Amino acid sequence: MELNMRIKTLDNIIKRHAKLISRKNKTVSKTNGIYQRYKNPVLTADHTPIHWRYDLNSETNPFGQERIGINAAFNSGAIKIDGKFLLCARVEGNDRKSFFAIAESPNGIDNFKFWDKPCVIPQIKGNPDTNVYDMRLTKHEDGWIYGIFCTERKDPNAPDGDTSSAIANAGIVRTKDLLTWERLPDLVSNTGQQRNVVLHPEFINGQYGLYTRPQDGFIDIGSGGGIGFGYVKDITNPIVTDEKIFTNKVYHTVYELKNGQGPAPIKTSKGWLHLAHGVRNTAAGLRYTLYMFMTALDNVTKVIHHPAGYFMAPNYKETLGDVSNVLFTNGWIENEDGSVYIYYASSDTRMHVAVSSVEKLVDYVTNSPEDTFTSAGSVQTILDLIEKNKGLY
Ligand code: M1P
Repeated sequence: MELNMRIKTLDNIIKRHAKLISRKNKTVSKTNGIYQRYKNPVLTADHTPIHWRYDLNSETNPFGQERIGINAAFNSGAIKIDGKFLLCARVEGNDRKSFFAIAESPNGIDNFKFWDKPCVIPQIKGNPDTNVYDMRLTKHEDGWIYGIFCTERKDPNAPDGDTSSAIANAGIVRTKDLLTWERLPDLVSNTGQQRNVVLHPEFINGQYGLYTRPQDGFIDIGSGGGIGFGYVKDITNPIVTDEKIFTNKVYHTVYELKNGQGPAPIKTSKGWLHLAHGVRNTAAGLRYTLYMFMTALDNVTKVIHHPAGYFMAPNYKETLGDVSNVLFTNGWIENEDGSVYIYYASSDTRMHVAVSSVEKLVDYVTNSPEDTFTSAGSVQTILDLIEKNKGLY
């Protein structure tokens, strides 16, 4: 290829990327009054910087080939620092390995740009992570920003020839700036494997509080499951004690098979607002949706409101991706004006935003009917609303 052509190929790639990351987002016309979805995903694999993927030297990359492929950018922790909306994305390469990278936006709905380099997470000596994902960022009242993520390693007890059995646990890092990360020991719990572990933002009786999700196997929850809560005295020696399931999986609900805490809860005057994911089985495989509940201010494990069903499910476009029919969230941001930016991933492929407010979410959680767990009960709930609406339509 002639030099001019080579330069043009890379030049076009750079221009296309610049156009994508500066594209304006806009709201979709449909809303349920609870939250407002936006049209474009806020992060995709194509948002990752060109210099992570291309050798930009046209002498050594004459065809302008992508040297390192990125497969997806999804399941992001979220935090606002100094007026900037920051996502700690799970970026997955074509090599199947996930890693963390920070993307920054001035307004939270578009113009997300990845920082220059991915996050470098220190390794535990003698026990490196094989794969890491789904970091929840919590600004704790002790002054640190904690990141709790899933660390996955091959099961050392897997029989010869079993190349897929794995062990999931909670890895813990802390930082002040999302640039330098201090690795703390992995969580020690005696309830099996752990995924979807989230740090509560406040001390409870002088201890750290952790939302947990114990599971018997790597994929299968087994006989356990549910969202648990436990306590850690010393976060630098994180042994979880008094772990108790406070919101369980329940037959014939959207969280029948498994569930997991999303981001750390938001404190409101009425209680702690929680966003979680629930999983049910279907003939087409697992379906992941998001649901909400509220716990008491004086007891973070006492569920005081729990609307029936899902809060958000994948729309048609969102149902498609690497792991289809999945909505997953591990990040939201409460703004100074009371708006809440909900960052959610669709089908393990891309990130989206939906905007609501504390006021709207509290209204949703406290005034939506609770589950009656039967069809007849659902009909009665509708009849009650029809009765209430008499004379109004
Ligand atoms: O593939 C869907 C999700 O599966 C896992 O979540 P859970 O442990 O609740 O089943 C995680 O691997 C998550 O990253 C993924 O999005």
